[in-house]
Amino acid sequence: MNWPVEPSRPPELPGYAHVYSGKVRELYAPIDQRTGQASQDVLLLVATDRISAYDFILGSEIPDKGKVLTQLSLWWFDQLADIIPNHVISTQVPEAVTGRGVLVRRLDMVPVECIGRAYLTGSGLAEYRQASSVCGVPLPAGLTDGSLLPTPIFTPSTKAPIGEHDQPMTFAQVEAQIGMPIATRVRDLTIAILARGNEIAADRGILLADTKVEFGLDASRPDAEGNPAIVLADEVLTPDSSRFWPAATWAPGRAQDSYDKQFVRDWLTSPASGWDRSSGEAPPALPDDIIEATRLKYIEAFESLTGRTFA
Ligand code: PZK
Repeated sequence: MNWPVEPSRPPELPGYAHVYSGKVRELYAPIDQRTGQASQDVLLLVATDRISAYDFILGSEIPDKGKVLTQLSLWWFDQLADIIPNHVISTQVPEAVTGRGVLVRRLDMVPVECIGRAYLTGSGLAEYRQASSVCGVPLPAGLTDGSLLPTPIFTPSTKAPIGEHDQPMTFAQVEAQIGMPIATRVRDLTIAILARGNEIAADRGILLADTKVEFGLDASRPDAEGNPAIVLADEVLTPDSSRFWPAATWAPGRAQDSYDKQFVRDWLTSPASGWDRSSGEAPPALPDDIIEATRLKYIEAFESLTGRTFA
């Protein structure tokens, strides 16, 4: 019997105030030693080893997952630096979060989930089957799970609180919420990031089906026209924010092999787990071999994409 365990609590970090818990990440603010006040312009972003599947945060953690994803995200920020500046200030962080923590500029976050899709799957596929369009973008008939789209599309969604589902938005709704100039720029930036990601991944035999990116405005860095610079935030092009597929086994018409969580999903839905997905019950803890196979998948994604060894 696998006993579910509690998800990890955010570690206490001396000199930092905990400000927010995400599903798999934690946000802190450095405390000014003079004033004792939490910083207004710097945050510490920490990627934990937590993993989610089927809309649950699992009781089991994947060792090194947070470090692998943080190192991958940092590598991508460099690959994208000629397209957009990013929020990273420094990787010099407390020892307790070395490799998984990054000091970042505090931005005014754009309140829209910016999603770009090159291939059709997931919620985009579900919407296409209902409406022959995704987020107001009409698509040709005959597309199936995993189809290459005629052209990459911007499919924004609302930012729902944890536990609620994001809702698709049309581009007109994004314009109404954040204004035409910024809406146009985040759309074009999302598509440019997706395209660069696919160019680089293609050389490694990997397809980038879709990705979610987050942008913020930095009033302290005005652009040429004096407007706040648009800055890439959060993590970028990781298996938690994107779908990476091995090109060799890509076959439209079925669910594709997921680069990261396939062992977890397969085990949870197998008789061995004893879990009924439709029961509403929390899933059980993962067996050690599933945890280790999943850890190796994250490392494989990092090493394949970057050409570096994960130390
Ligand atoms: C910010 N999140 C999501 C991430 C969590 C929650 N540079 C920034 N400036 C201001 N706000 C954010 C960021 C970033 N990145 C990101 N929420 C706010 C998030 C990680 C852990 F708990």
